[in-house]
Amino acid sequence: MRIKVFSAPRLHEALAKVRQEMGPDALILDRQQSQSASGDTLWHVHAALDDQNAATGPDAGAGSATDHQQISNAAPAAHGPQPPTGRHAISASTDATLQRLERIVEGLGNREAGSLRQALTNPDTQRAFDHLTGLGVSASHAFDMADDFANKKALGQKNLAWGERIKPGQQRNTLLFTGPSGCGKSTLIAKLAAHYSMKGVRVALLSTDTERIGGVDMLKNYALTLGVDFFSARKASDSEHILLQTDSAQLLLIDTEGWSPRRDATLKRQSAIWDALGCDRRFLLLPANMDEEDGMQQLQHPAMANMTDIAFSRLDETQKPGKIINWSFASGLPMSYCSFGPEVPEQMGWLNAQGLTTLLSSHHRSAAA
Ligand SMILES: Nc1nc2c(ncn2[C@@H]2O[C@H](COP(=O)(O)OP(=O)(O)OP(=O)(O)O)[C@@H](O)[C@H]2O)c(=O)[nH]1
Ligand SMILES: [Mg+2]
Repeated sequence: MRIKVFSAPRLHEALAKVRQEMGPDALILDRQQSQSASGDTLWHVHAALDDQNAATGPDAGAGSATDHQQISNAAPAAHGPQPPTGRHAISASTDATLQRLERIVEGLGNREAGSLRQALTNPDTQRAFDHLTGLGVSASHAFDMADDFANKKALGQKNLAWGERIKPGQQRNTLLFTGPSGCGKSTLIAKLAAHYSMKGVRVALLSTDTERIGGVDMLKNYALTLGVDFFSARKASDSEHILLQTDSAQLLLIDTEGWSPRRDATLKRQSAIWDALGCDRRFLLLPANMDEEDGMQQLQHPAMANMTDIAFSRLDETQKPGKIINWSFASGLPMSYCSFGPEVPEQMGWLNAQGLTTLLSSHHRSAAA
């Protein structure tokens, strides 16, 4: 048996080191905290690996599809020479390897959550950890936030990114909203248009959702109801004319056609128009009732490089609102708008650390189970 001590400033980082070097079969024997001369906390995790398990190898717990692919391709060699016996045999062996890896990843996740929970010695902090993970916050983020949550402090004040609120001034602010089909883009834009036009801000609406039958209709109707100007753009060359016509608007809100990582032709088609419009901010809107993994895939798309903010809709329709924390960390984008109902202009807000804490406090674990 091999025993080693892994140290890092945070417990989950030390556990990640164990996972990386020893793989998922490592046994966590002990964990201790110490303080450096400068007063910083350091976690030391004592881990052991049975030599028989060492063949499982490092990185076996890595969760990305790419890693699965690499490992599954390498797997036959690791089990000794296996003469190819046809396409079916290869695919059956790949499936078996993938299933094995899925079980390992799942088991590792549970084990890590258990280890992190045990490392919280205070019962109030453990309860906070249970509450947060019950609402979908990942174990490592819940571990980092449990203390603040137990002490009723605002969550993520320092380690999450927070967007700067929109302040329409004399110059035009151009905000674009993109995201999966049906996530609530047009509804959020209608809410914003109603909210700001009621405050006396000069608002104009523009849609690039021009290829679908009825794509522009919803927003056009809202524009009519609210008495604000509406435009549509089919191609990049339309932008010059539209920008001239909306010159006096203080807020230009741009609606777009939905896309997904597997169906991103609509995104590619619209990108040139968006670039020509020179948007100040691009908001990715993710519906909170979406599967977390699907949301993560959306965040891995190269288009994310052009986004400036992340926003969330349908917070009223999920038992796991904590996943928005995981998405925010994964994207690195600042949190901004949230929408928690279909009504226009209500049921919308700007997320800040206090708002996020209230959102997660008001959900009860029994409801989230
Ligand atoms: N419960 C709930 N419903 C919402 C919310 N936001 C939007 N909706 C509803 O979701 C449906 C789709 O909303 P849209 O605003 O049309 O979504 P979209 O992203 O513009 O959809 P596409 O243009 O088809 O891609 C509508 O019925 C909205 O009323 C929300 O925050 N909560
Ligand atoms: Mg729409």
